Amino acid sequence: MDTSGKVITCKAAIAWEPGKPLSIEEVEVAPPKSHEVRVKIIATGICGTDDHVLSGSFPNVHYPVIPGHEGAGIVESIGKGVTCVKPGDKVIPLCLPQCGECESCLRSNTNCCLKTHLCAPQNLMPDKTSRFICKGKQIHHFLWISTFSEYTVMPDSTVVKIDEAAPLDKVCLFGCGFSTGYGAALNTAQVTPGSTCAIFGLGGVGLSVVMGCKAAGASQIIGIDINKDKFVKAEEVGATECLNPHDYEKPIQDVLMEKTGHGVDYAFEVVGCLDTLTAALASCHRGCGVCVMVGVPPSGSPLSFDPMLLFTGRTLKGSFIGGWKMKDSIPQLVSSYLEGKFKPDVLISHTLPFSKISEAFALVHAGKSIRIILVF
Ligand code: PAD
Ligand code: ZN
Ligand code: ZN
Repeated sequence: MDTSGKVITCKAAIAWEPGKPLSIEEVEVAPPKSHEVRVKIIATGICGTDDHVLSGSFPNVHYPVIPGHEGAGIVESIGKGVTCVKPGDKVIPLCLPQCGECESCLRSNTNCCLKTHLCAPQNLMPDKTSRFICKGKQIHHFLWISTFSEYTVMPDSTVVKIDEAAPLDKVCLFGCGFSTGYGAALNTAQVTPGSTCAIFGLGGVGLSVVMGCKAAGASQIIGIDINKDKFVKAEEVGATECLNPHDYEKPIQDVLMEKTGHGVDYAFEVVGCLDTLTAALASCHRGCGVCVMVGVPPSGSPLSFDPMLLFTGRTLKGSFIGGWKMKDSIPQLVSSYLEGKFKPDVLISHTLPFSKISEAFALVHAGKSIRIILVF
């Protein structure tokens, strides 16, 4: 049946307010307007960021909202003026736009498009209206892509065509988790061969950092997590050693200092906590260590640390979706994946039907998963 130009009714998971579990509802998804694309989502991962949305700690989210931002799907229809994709194309929605026109997009040294949610609201489409209605109420978009809906509408700056051969229930990980972690090591830190790295937080993103450090030729890769169940997978993907801070009486940064002599060359914070960010910075080599912030701390929380940590030459930098300009990079990453250059599939601990999204979040909260893929 041709659905183009028509409202589609389908299932979506809605966060009605912060602190409440998701509920699966029937939503009406309006057709795409000019420069918009409607995508049938085939698979979506659950990222730590979606959990921050449920708890209310992620910045600039308006409720009720349909979260989800690590999806892959097929274009159902396109609005006027869309030239980058056509119905039937396999695509990945981009949680960080690449509009191609703004000051950042025209620079080569940043991927922070000025249309990102941190610069401009993405709770509604660019014309300030929603394409989602549930029980007569307007529902907000998340990062413009809301992949926890079987059909979703996004601006054409936030979608990219990928190789026809790509398995969508695997390559959805390129929409956020894998690209973020792998790029944090290769693009943001630019990890060098023979170096020492410490990764705080061994979830799907942290393990992707481990993979990036390994690919860059780091010789010592130390994984740190308070859940020791994460260590098996971390060692499988390249960690040379794993530490649980709870096993030590002294702070973990002191343990790392002693272990490495002068601190690690690169430390990555991939939890989303201020304490672990300070610990990661303090674990770095005094004179030339680089600390990369990947985790998203609670919105608006002030960071405080002894400025002498920086005075001697350490660097603290942020990494936004691994530093990739997403439209340019994601299709290439997917093609490299199809050539067998890396295996993010090892991150997938569960594949479940979308209807089990609440069970999936329960597994996340119990620390029993790495990446869960939900399929429609
Ligand atoms: P996750 O929940 O799968 O993993 C977090 C891990 O941290 C878990 O294994 C926890 O056990 C572990 N942890 C919790 N507390 C501590 C602690 N005190 N010390 C050590 N480890 C601890 O999340 P994820 O891997 O999907 O995401 C991780 C963070 O990265 C999260 O804050 C998310 O919002 C952020 C993120 N950032 C970007 C970006 O562009 N920078 C993109 C995607 C995700
Ligand atoms: Zn994410
Ligand atoms: Zn831009």
